[in-house]
Amino acid sequence: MAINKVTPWVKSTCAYCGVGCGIEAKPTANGQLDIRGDVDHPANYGRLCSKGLALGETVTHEGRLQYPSINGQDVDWNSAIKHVATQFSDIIEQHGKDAVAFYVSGQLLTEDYYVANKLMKGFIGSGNIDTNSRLCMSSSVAGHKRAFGSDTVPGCYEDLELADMIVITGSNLAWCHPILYQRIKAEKQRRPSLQVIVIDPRKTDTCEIANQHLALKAGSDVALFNGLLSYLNQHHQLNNAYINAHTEGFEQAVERANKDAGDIATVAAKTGLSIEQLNTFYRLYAKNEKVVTLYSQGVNQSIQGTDKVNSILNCHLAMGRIGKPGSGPFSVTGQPNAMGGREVGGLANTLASHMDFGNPTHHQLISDYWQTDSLATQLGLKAVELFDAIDNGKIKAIWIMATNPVVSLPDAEKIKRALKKCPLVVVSDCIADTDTTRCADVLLPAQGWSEKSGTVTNSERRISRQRRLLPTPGEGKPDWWIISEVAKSMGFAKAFTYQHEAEIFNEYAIMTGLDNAKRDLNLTGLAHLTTEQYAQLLPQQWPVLHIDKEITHKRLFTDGRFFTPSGKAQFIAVQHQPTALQCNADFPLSLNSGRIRDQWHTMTRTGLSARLGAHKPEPFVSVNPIDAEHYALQHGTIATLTSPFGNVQVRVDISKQVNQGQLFMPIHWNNVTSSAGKVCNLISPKTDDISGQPEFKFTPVSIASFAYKSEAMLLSSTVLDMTEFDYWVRQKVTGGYLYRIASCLLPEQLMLRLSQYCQHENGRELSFNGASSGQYRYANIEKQRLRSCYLVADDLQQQDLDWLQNLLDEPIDITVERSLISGTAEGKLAAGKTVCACKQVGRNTICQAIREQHLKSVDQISACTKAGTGCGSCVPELQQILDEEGIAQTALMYEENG
Ligand SMILES: Nc1nc2c(c(=O)[nH]1)N[C@H]1C(S)=C(S)[C@@H](COP(=O)(O)OP(=O)(O)OC[C@H]3O[C@@H](n4cnc5c(=O)[nH]c(N)nc54)[C@H](O)[C@@H]3O)O[C@H]1N2
Ligand SMILES: Nc1nc2c(c(=O)[nH]1)N[C@H]1C(S)=C(S)[C@@H](COP(=O)(O)OP(=O)(O)OC[C@H]3O[C@@H](n4cnc5c(=O)[nH]c(N)nc54)[C@H](O)[C@@H]3O)O[C@H]1N2
Ligand code: SF4
Ligand SMILES: [Mo]
Repeated sequence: MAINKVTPWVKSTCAYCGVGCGIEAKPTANGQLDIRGDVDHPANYGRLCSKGLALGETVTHEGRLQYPSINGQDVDWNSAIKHVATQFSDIIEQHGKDAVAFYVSGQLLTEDYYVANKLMKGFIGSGNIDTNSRLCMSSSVAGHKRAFGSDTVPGCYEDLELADMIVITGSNLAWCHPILYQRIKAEKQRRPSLQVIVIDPRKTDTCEIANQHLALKAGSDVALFNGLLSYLNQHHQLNNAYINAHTEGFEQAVERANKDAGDIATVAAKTGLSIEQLNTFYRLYAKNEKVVTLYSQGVNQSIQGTDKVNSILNCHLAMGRIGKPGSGPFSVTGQPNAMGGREVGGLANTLASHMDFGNPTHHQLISDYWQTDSLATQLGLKAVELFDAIDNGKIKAIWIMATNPVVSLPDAEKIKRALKKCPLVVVSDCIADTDTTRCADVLLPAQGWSEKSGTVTNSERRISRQRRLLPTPGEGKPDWWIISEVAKSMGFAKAFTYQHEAEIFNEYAIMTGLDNAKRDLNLTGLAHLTTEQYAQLLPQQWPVLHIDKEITHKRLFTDGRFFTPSGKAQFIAVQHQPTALQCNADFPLSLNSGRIRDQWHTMTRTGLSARLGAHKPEPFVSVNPIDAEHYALQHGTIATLTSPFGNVQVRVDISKQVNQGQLFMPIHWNNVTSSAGKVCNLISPKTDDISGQPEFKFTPVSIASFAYKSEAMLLSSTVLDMTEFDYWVRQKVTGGYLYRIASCLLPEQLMLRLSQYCQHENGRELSFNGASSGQYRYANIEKQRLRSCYLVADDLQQQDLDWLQNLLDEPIDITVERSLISGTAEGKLAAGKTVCACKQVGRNTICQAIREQHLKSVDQISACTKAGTGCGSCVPELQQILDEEGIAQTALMYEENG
């Protein structure tokens, strides 16, 4: 086995997305980390995106959950463990084993996940352990299993560089898997003939590299891919040799596809695309031999998610494009260890190491291996059902680990209500204040990313080590340790004696080989690592059959053999179905939801970095200009969105990126960071019948302008409770927090309320009271540092106030004082909103450079301002600014010329 070289930089894996980039980290004197990309890691070869680069800023102890507590009282670990174990045991005794549940996460390490699954399914004996991967990957898992007989991602990242055509569908790769996007972009620059097709109802930044963008009607993917299968059949483009030798069910699938979408005009009607667009796409797909179809949540998060997956797989099977260099369907995983969780059986309907419920051999193997006679025989409840069961009292104890369901599950208010009435809610997290910890009876402090040690598996089946980089504040413990202690205390001591994460990994790796490698997942080559070997483990793709040999399994299914009983892949006959709910007169617009570039999920970690907060500081809804006009919405004002499930209030972003009739909202804001920016308050809890994955991408809503009378910005070095105000949002800035507030009070009344939040015993005060203009400004300065300040007006949107973001960290000089009093940036404050987070370049600087230096390309902007020369993820935004400036200048010329 190759060994990691000794270096003062410690190698580990990025905390965020499923790309699984290798990082190198070195502690700094102030307790943070210096971070750089690991040039040896095959996922990223040294590159990192904005989130990866900012990891060092998120290891702060600010806001950490440090001690175990019961009902708000700090307790020692012994008491906490005993309490959880006793309560779980009592509830099981009184109400049966299915009255308890775990809800876990793709952000646990494989070792944590394995132990959680072993305790629930193996020893408590219930299937009730489900994971947030239900919200994320479960349609892909179900689709893979139907087609391949196993949950296998057949390809690898290198395929993206070997392909002639990449179809990116339901994925905003530029923002959500930035390093894969950059690999594709670099390849396209090297080889412009590489065709990139983006299929997404929205025009995202990913479209920057697209030869074709197909803005299909939300939810119509099955029609599109059935149309493709039908086209390939009609035009005699199929790989009949492959179909005959390696697949089953083709006839039924193509017949259904023909019926659903056999005629291109029907496909056009169902998808909202033109016949010409369809023909172009279909022709390219037929012509190019090496095709990768890469997909993510636009496919998975639908009541037809599983069918969408199979409609994609059907086309690949029909062309024999699977398990070959540069060819294959590619489900990219979201979370850092979404794959690891699937491997160890974290879903309520799977068993450990890709074994299955209902398979007597598997049950026997696991029971013998774990030496248990309680192995669960019934599938557990899937996430949405599981919280329904909490709501209706069937589940009486829930242990939530490394996920924030009060923010991320559909119909979030209901989730909160359910937890509030549940007799026992245990939450393991590393952050003290989240929407979910607010509902907990017992809080257990977990070690965070930089303190933990274990393994994760990325989208291309590559297992990488996550290594301990920093000491843990307070009494945080590894999740596997916490679970094992509870297991021991519940009477299962013999099976949970682990002293080190390496022991758990070994146990798991041995398990994957139990039936002589009859499954795709096989880690027997790693099954007997010494602690030292585990410590030095290099990134490698499974299956790993021999410890000493170089990787031989970049791709699976290379021989056309699958894990179905017949060994053949299965075509699945699918047909287009409408979304669960449809728009109507009361809820006329469809709401889509997803991610932004610089935030991760519920912001508990990226929300700690001021640099990341600057990109999109406030929750928003993107609205097409025609709808904005129809509903009388102005850009930058606030709108209330209402669905049958609840409502939210967010800023209006008028944008042609969304088509008429559609809205888009980011998923990140919650009740800790905003008054009402939590998108899941609106989301319908309807799920895919097969996978149980919710339809996060389509909920009918209405929209109306929120009439406020005053607005404010307030800077404070500490977290403040702003719940008295109608609308507020918290943004992390260097040295503190920036609050944006809107209120139904008059400006003067709002000013009086705000002044209570800025009371300091001493310090120099600056203030401006413009009663006639309704403008009020105040600042408190001590030793040339700002302690707090606010600005109030009837409308702040017309003013550029992004310069406020850096003030708590800025020595206050006369230009800053003048800016604070006048409310207008002067001198160094005039750079504008941060666009390039790495090089800290503001929008105004970029716009000015474009205008004054007559810049015509992103490369020229980079050369002139350094923007885009760090991680490169702002390059699409630079292009957008360039385009906008171009339009603005043309308009200006037009105006000047009359
Ligand atoms: N910056 C950032 N990156 C992340 C994350 C994060 O929080 N922040 N989270 C990670 C996780 S866990 C995940 S799962 C991934 C998700 O990664 P993605 O799936 O790429 O992200 P989303 O923004 O959820 O959705 C992708 C796209 O699906 C489109 N879409 C909506 N409806 C449809 C449809 O009917 N058909 C098609 N074809 N497309 C549709 C949306 O418009 C959206 O642009 O990102 C990972 N990476
Ligand atoms: N509307 C809408 N909703 C969605 C989606 C969408 O596209 N639209 N996407 C869905 C998807 S794909 C996903 S993956 C989910 C994500 O949603 P969540 O999983 O709920 O979001 P996170 O913020 O990642 O929550 C992780 C929690 O674990 C904590 N944590 C971090 N590391 C550790 C650790 O090592 N141990 C422990 N014990 N805790 C830790 C963090 O502080 C945080 O509180 O959201 C889903 N919800
Ligand atoms: S792409 Fe960015 S967020 Fe994802 S693993 Fe790599 S550095 Fe981390
Ligand atoms: Mo996800």
